[in-house]
Amino acid sequence: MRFAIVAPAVVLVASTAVAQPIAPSIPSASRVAPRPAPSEGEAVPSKAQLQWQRMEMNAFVHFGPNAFTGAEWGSGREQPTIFNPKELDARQWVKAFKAAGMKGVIVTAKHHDGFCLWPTKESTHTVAASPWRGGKGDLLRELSDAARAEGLKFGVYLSPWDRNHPTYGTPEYNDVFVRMLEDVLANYGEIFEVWFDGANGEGPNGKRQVYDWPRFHEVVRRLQPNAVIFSDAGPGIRWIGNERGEAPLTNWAMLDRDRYEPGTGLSMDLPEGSELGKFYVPGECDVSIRPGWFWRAAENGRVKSPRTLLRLYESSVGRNCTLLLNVPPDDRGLVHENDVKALAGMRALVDAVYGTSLVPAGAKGTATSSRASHGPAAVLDADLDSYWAPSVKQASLTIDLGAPVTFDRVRLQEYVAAGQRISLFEIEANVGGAWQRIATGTTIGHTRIVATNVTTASQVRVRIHDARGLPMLASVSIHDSSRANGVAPADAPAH
Ligand code: FUL
Repeated sequence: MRFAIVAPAVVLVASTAVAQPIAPSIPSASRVAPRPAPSEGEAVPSKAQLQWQRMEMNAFVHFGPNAFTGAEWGSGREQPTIFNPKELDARQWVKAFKAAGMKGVIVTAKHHDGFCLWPTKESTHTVAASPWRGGKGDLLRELSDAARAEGLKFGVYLSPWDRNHPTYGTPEYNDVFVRMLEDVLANYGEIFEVWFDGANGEGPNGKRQVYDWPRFHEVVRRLQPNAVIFSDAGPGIRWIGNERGEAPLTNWAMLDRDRYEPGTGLSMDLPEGSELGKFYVPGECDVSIRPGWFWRAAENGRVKSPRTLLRLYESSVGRNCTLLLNVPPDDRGLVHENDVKALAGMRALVDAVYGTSLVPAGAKGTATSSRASHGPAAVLDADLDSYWAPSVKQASLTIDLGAPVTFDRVRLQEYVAAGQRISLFEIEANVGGAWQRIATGTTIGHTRIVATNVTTASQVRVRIHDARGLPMLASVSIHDSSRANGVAPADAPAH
């Protein structure tokens, strides 16, 4: 239930996700339109946003009465007695997420049906009215404890839209929602992300609610000052505009939030962000491992395969987003075996391709320009806080691999702590003594994975053609996607 986003038609010179013939030529420096220099107020990430970007992948958990009815959007009229996950084991969920390489978990504390997974006094439609754990259960407690025990961060999804609550559609409901938020944010330890669903439909009395967003945000800031707030246009994290796990090739972390009016769909720059945006609001790709957001038996055979999940990793994490992968537990209260296998398989593939760079240890970097203490060697260490920084916007960095290496992916990472800056780049390879262009692209951001044709080269060069300010590159690595072949468990579902 979100507004439609029409993708902007203008696409700059950019590489494509899969290996393709070389993109159109790069404009010469003189043809590059002048860009405003980043002002003193350049948008930079908060500490929490930066940490969040470095998490890369988190689990989303849609769970509630829908797991027992097969509905995607519960009506709010379900009997709470249907919620009875007899084998529920939050530790099993978290272990499966951890095995996939996820760093955090976000659960639907309350979805549109209004059912609360914790025993709040603000509603009668909660776990307390269910037979689960004899009405004494608290899923937020169990999951937050399990996450902490396994070293994952804990986050909550809350739908302001409530199809059950009798006050929905009246000013009183905003008070109810605030008290629910206070419950959730005050009692379960540190929360890393609060996910507000932007959907706004009718409640039981046929009315829509005018949400008091400033107040909702104030509660989060007061009770969880280190949490990042997701909603369609931020303030902390923005929606990438689709639920397919696919970010656009050009993806700025900045946004003109002041041009956005919630619910009106006026902002056209949610997917790509805005090069000159005044607010740092990085994108998040939410997508389900199954066709639906909630578990249903009929979809046990339609779990995305490790290969598909690897592609989603590339089209989300590899395009300056964090991947929020939904893995809905089943009616037993367990992550289904097929999902567990797919997650482990995904991790095996991501590790096989991206776990190590094919740039050999001891490889040397040279650059056309470098500021003091920010030489090209910084892109080859594992430290994202060390970076190569030329003293001009147009500069190139060459990595000498020593001997020919075969690869078809190049991963670039900007030092975004100082702001996202690069807007046009090119990658070249020295193949048998001749330099060839193998890719071009626009933005990089925290992470950009660029697909190239299969290339065997002894040197790789990154040329920066344009940037909003002086570029800062923290990492360059090369990878070979064929290393994924034969790695996924044979019994993973085929999809
Ligand atoms: C949407 C909801 O309507 C879906 O049910 C799901 O929760 C998705 C993540 O967000 O707005």
